[in-house]
Amino acid sequence: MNSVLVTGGAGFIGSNFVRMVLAEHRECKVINLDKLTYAGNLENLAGFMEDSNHEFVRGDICDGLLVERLLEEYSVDAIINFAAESHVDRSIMEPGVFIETNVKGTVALLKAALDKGVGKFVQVSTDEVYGSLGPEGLFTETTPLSPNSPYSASKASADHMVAAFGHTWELDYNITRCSNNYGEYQFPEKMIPLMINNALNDKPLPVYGDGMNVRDWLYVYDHCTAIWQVLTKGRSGDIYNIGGNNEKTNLEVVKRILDRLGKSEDLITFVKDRPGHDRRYAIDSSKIMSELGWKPSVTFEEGIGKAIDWYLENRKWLEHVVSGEYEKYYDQMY
Ligand code: NAD
Ligand code: TDX
Repeated sequence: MNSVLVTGGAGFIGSNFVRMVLAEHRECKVINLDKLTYAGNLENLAGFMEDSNHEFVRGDICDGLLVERLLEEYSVDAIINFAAESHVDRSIMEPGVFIETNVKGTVALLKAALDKGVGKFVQVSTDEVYGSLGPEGLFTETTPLSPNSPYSASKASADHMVAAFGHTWELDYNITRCSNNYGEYQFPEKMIPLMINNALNDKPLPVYGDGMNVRDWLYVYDHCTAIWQVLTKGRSGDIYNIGGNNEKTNLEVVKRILDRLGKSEDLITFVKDRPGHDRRYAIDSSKIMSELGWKPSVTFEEGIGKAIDWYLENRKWLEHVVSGEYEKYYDQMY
């Protein structure tokens, strides 16, 4: 792999992936295409903007001509598509942009990849496309898609388009479906950094519904290593589930954050539930573990400790991202 186009590489997972590749895979040049929406932040790439292996381009994945130019100019071997509108609550407020970026943007990338003969297309998808589980069972790669939110419906549509390009034109692709990520540089609209930020500021921690919804948490670096394995070793046309086998109720996670920060559980406030709130996600990642030899590097207990410490050490980053647009969003939401 000599040259990859990473889309959404200024966001949470994309920037962690870019930093991992630049640090650990020096043979590979990274072209990073990001629109810099509210979720994109060049501070996530601090220290890597001047790296000669890194070319940052501000632009939209929906812009097919721009994508084609980049593929040609940098002789791109593979596209890894992280770019997306990624927040469920925002998709409930404003679904249209989720169709634009997540569906139409993915199709624009697929067309460009086909036209320019790109060797591999990795679509970074989510376990939310499978819908919601009851108290038992796990999502496998053959679980039927049954998305419930506008966000997950847009991601499922994109997954179908990727598979259709593979089936119709033999595009070499993989789809990864990962569970909830947490870690460094996550925007505080998502539950874990939102709760950390509120706790640090002694603000109420808004837990939706009864707090008993279950998510299967994975440390972001471990998601990135899984994607690298799929990129370099994945079988053409295969789907890989990725998860850390760390099911927790939201209330457990929130209490752990408060405990680590030495704050009182009195900050917990139960608020109105998210409409259509999926009850439980849990991933069976035995396929990627057995076929590609991937495994997570940290337990949830280790990872959440590292993540909380990072937010404590990076108060400036946090202060910057919670000013401006975020304040308006927060007031509208809570
Ligand atoms: P994020 O919201 O933090 O980052 C998204 C990035 O995409 C931002 O940098 C943004 O500027 C960019 N972007 C948005 N629209 C764009 C466009 N039209 N053109 C170019 N760039 C655009 O998201 P994230 O949490 O890092 O998620 C990354 C990917 O991983 C998404 O595809 C998401 O569906 C998937 N995923 C996320 C999780 C999770 O827990 N966060 C879990 C599984 C899968
Ligand atoms: O303020 C909150 N209070 C609360 O109780 C927020 C923001 C969330 N929650 C709950 C809702 C969920 O049950 O916490 C859980 C996690 O919420 P999010 O962080 O919004 O994540 P989720 O909706 O599970 O989706 C995430 O995981 C899969 C990512 O945002 C997606 O991009 C990814 O695909």
